[in-house]
Amino acid sequence: MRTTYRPASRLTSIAAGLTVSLASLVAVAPPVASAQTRATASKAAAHRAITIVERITPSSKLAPDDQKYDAFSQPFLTVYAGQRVTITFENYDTAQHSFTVPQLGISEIFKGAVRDGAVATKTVTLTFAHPGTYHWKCVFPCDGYSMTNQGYMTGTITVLR
Ligand SMILES: [Cu+2]
Repeated sequence: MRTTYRPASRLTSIAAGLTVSLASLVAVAPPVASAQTRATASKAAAHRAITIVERITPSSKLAPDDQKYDAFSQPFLTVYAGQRVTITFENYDTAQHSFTVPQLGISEIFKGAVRDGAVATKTVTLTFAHPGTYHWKCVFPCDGYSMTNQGYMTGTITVLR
C-alpha cells in the first residue's frame, strides 16, 4: 500500500504550530520585562574590559599659535566605574613622561625611547572605582606649553556610573 505524501497539508500544520508558539511567547513577555532585560544587557556591555593605546609623541600636536607641542594621543578618556581599562603607553620621545592622577594616587612613569625613532612601551591595567572627572598630568618638566594646556601633557578621565 502506498502512503500519499501531502506536502501542502503538512506545511499547514507546522505553520499552525508556529503561530501558537509565537503567540504564547508574546503573551509571557510583557513590555516592562523587555525594557529591564535591555537595560541589564547594555550595562553589562558598558563594563566590558577595554584596551586603549596612548601614543606620547614630541612636537606632535598643533596649537593655536601654529607651533607643535608634546602630546598624548588621547588626553580625554571616558571609562566606566569598575571597568578594567588596559592602557598601552607608547613613548616615542627620548625624554620621560608620566600619567599622574594626584586625586587617585596613580603615577605611571614612562622612560624615554633609547633614540629618536624608537619607542618605549609600558602597559598598565587600571580600574576606576568611583564616577567623576579626574585630572591627569605629566609631572616631568617636558614642554611648558603642553604641561599647562589641556589636551597635551594634561587632560581628564571621565568615569561614568
Ligand atoms: Cu611630559
